[in-house]
Amino acid sequence: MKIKHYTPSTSNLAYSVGVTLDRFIKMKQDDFPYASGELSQLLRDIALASKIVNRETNRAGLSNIGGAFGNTNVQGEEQQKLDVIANIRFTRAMTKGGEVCAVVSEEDDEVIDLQNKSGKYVVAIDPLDGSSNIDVNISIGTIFSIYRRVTPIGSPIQAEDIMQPGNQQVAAGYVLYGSSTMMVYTTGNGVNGFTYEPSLGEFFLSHPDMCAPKDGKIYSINEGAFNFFEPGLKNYLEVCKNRTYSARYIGSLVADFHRNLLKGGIYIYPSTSKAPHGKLRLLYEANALAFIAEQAGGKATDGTQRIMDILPQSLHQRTPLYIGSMKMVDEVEGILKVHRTLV
Ligand code: P6P
Repeated sequence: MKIKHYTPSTSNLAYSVGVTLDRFIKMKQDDFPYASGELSQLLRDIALASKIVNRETNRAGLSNIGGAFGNTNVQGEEQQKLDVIANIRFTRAMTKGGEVCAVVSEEDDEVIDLQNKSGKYVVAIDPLDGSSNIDVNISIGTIFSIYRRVTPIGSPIQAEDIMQPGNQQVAAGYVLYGSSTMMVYTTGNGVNGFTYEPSLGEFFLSHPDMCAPKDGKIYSINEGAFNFFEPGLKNYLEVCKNRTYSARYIGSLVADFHRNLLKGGIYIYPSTSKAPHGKLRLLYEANALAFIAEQAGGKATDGTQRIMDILPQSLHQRTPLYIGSMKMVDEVEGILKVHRTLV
């Protein structure tokens, strides 16, 4: 029997569709510490839930799932219906996947024990960040951090499983529901981006080895709060304007972060006299994006210290966030330091 070796066709009649997220995760599985497939499965569970959330955000205007839910979350923020739906979708996917023992969610006051006795992982998640933008059709996102539990598998969840610093993350990522839907994640070996093809129901590798430009000319901050900024920050913004940098602020963290990651830039949500700890949450917003920023060659601090070295004191604790191109974060930190010593 003659056997012919397969040679990939070079015909343009059937172009390659590329690497799916599933295949990429499998290919990279050996990069994971404790490579045993559970983290791969967990990433697939998150990707599945994001496909469902993507479908629901895209239909929000056509169904009754837009608008406010009628409750406020632990942050005192008005919950949107899609906040609640996204929280259900991700929590359900991680429960059924079996790899996660506990979830910290922006939408739940307390830690959720998923009752997965063999679950090795803890996930901190903002199921739908920027959801107030849904009704005006502006990009929104999901942000997630993944940790290994530190107490024995199968034993009751303990605080030390949950209150881990960001430098203990084994993976982190975000989903951007924008003009296209993308999933960007890291497992500590660089950052890769996947674009969703709805007609096939698959994420395809579209942005391999994402690297943050070392410098940039875009700054993202809500200057409406300018009067409550500290002098050093006001000085930095003056420097940006004198250099005619571009001010770009969408009001959706994942969208601003993603653009700055690709083009170079800095996103700032600072401490102010009205909100000394800023607005963004350490466990399920800052830590995840900080891991990605650093893995892409960028930087993330609270204006003074590395975000991922902050030891959490409370579940929903807030932190100021300076994140993006390394030289821009370094420069604003230097200016803040000078002004703080002058006080
Ligand atoms: P402000 C959305 O509520 C969010 O958490 C981020 O996505 C966004 O960057 C920020 O808050 C917007 O907050 O105070 O500027 O409206």
